[in-house]
Amino acid sequence: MIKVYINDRPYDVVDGITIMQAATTAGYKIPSLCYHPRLSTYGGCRVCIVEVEGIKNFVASCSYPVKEGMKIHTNTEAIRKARKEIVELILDNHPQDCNVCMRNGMCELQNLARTVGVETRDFEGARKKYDKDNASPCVTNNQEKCILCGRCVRTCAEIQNIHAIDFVNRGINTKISPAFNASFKDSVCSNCGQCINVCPTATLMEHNYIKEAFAALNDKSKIKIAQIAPSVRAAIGEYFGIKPGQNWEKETAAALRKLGFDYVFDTQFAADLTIMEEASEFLDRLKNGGVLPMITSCSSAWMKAMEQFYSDLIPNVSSCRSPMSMLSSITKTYFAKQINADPKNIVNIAFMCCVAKKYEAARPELEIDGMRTTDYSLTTRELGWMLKSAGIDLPTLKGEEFDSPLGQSSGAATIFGATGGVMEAALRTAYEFATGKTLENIDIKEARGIAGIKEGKIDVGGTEIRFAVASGLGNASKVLNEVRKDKNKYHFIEIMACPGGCIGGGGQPYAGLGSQPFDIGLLKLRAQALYNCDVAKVIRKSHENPDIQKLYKDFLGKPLGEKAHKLLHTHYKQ
Ligand code: HC1
Repeated sequence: MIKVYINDRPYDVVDGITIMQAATTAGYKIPSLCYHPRLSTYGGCRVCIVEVEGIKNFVASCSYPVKEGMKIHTNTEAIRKARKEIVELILDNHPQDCNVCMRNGMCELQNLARTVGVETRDFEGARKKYDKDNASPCVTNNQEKCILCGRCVRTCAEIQNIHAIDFVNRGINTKISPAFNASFKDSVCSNCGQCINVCPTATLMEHNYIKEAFAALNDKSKIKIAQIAPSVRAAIGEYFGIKPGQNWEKETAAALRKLGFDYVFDTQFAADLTIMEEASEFLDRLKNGGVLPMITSCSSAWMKAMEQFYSDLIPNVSSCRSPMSMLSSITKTYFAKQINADPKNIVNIAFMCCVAKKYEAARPELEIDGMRTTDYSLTTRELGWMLKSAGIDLPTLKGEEFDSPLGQSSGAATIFGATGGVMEAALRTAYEFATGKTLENIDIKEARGIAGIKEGKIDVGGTEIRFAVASGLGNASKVLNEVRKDKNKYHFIEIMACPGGCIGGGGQPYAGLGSQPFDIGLLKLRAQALYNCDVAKVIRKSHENPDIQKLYKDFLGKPLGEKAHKLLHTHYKQ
């Protein structure tokens, strides 16, 4: 430890940390824009400047290390004036459209302007002009709002190892773009949306389908069906200012009915269905010498990354469609028949914590007889916006149940939303399918927790199954490179593109102005909401869901059967 003085008060701090870190431990929050605790230090915005006695110029506290006896001042008149001027300069080149901006009230730049005391915006000169990139079904890019903090670039490279975007051009023409000035649509972007989560302004946003969703809801000739992803229920309350860690599934079902949906189903029902197919596929590969390790396929951004960068592993990837796509297939076939409806009159709207599900929904190979199955996929944020816009105050609603017969789910399905949850759910069922015995301890602890890479093993009828779980595409690449070196290292791998799994999805509510995206504490709270729900359920294994059993009995036949293959499986392209 060393002694430093911050604003004339002595503090013992760890040697080698930055001034910003030292100030944080001493209870001072220094404003910043480009800094992010889980990314490399960039030091570009200069908002975090402080004065250090003996050093002539202000120093960037995010990158400057403390030294024994250092005397730091974070709040002098000179610092306050300089910080305010830095933010004013950033604002001079920023559109004056706060009141019509989708991030109004949730924008870090807007909040910072107030924090540093900007009172007027006097600049009348020219601002940068760019065409917006709206071509991708997932990520839109409005460079007029970009402040060049580079958090998106570092996230894409350092967390996701995708490197889809970078700074291009020089000087005042600098902007953030995929290579060769391409649209996001034509780039290697995986559509994970993590760049959106870290963007402090409305530069990078999900391509929103709110207008289309409202139009569908107002179309009297259509049967409107909603489904919600596991993690949506663990985070939607945050959009309404409620602290993280609570499960809002029943209130969300009620809210969706108030929005005008005719049926509210649960993606978790199809998570159980996925497990029926995926566990069967795994055991089939294991027994009959199929390609191992088998790798899960429900994370849409992982699927796009896999086709681009790991296509040699296509034979390893499960052919199962994601739960979202399985449920959409089933509503337009099995359920359409039950209600005697023409599937063409059904509009399926999926509310997902994921941005990449928009891309998945549009994939032609998921059509059934030329018919798109998921009509629109919207994020948790879009759902929050729709509800507020319709005057529906979700936290105050009386909870309601999902509709039958596609609304009941097991605890195994609930934990899909947290990293390791799909693996745990699949192993609960695979064990019992393979052995015919009851799995006594169904909490598979090695699969749990927020760590980016987890490993474990479980005995399944005398065979030791070695599994791995990775969340975040950067962590996934580490595991997959191991697989390329040694195909026998694992039998089964779960990959989720977003850090922490879907609870950390690119479409989840912004982490809040005081906290940071990929905040481990936030992810843990969201995960806990799902694990609590698992424990509270009477049925905790997918194959014990009675409505799933009925679906196979009345309609699908058996797992991996002909009908299941047509409706629940897919193929991948290089
Ligand atoms: Fe999944 Fe997810 S991908 S966990 O398989 O991130 O169920 O489809 O909805 O939560 O978005 C499931 C699917 C799902 C979450 C998302």
